[in-house]
Amino acid sequence: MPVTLTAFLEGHSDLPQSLKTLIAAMAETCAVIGRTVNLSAVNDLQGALEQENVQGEVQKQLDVIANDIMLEEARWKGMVRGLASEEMDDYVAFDKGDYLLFFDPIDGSSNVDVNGVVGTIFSVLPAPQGDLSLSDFLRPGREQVAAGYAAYGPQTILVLTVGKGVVAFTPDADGVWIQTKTAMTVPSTTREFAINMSNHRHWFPGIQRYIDECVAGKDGPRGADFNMRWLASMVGDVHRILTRGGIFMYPGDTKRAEGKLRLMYEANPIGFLIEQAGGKATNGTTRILDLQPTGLHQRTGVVLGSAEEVARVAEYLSA
Ligand code: P6P
Repeated sequence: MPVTLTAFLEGHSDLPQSLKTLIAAMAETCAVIGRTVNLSAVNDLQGALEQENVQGEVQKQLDVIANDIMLEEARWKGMVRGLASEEMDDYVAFDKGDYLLFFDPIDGSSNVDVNGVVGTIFSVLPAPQGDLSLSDFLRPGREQVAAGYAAYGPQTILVLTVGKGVVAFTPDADGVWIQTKTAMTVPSTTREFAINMSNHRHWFPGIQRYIDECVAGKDGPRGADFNMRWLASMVGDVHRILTRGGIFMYPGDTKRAEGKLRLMYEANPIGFLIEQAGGKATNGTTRILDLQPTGLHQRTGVVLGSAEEVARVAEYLSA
């Protein structure tokens, strides 16, 4: 008998009911976003808008549509005290709720037009009692109580952690979320790396050394051939790593020392998942979940996946 998301949550009697309700609401919201993405060509919802978001990135129609879906207050029924999105300058406060919700409504949205995998990433922090201020949002990732993503690809899959490992669910023909993974794990070693190679000339020497050794293959210092993947979709690359291992890298470099990816709604939730699956997640040298945020949209370097490889990168960057 397949385990549904509802049954999975009910089986965690130790979790607060409001968190279980929030996770169920997130799953339903991701199902709506997934259907919207799947029908975007038919409904002429693809392509870019004549506007930029707070990141300075040209917004796609789906970025805004997915963000609007996430902003529907009724979805969070008093569970969420405040929320912050990649697509909005400031946070949105609601009257009451036990949690703060961070999200990237469509990660990798430029992939939609070319039918590549995209996803929704979310992170959950406890909310303060009483008045809400920006400092309540700027808490290190180790304080997360839940995190996950929905990947919209050949399958729609919800990957989730509540601090007890990493599980995954897929909607059946009736749209019921059925558990399809019970304990996703990242092997400590890998022969597969993911990085945008076109930035090679901008990387710091430690990154250049690590990648050059991988590319040198079995005749090089690693004594083994490596494979490379790069989907230009963090959710897609991370899902592969949670499924078969690997190392994902978007490091800070001489062009952009702070890196490209965002801490609060990309690196923190993905870092929580990776650690819960037995991997490591750093900014190159420091644990992502220990970084003290200074802004909702701050960026960070990201090196995550198979623990021994992430440790090797830190060693090379510190040499
Ligand atoms: P590049 C998508 O825009 C994203 O934020 C991540 O999902 C992805 O890993 C990265 O940027 C891709 O960046 O520079 O290769 O296009």
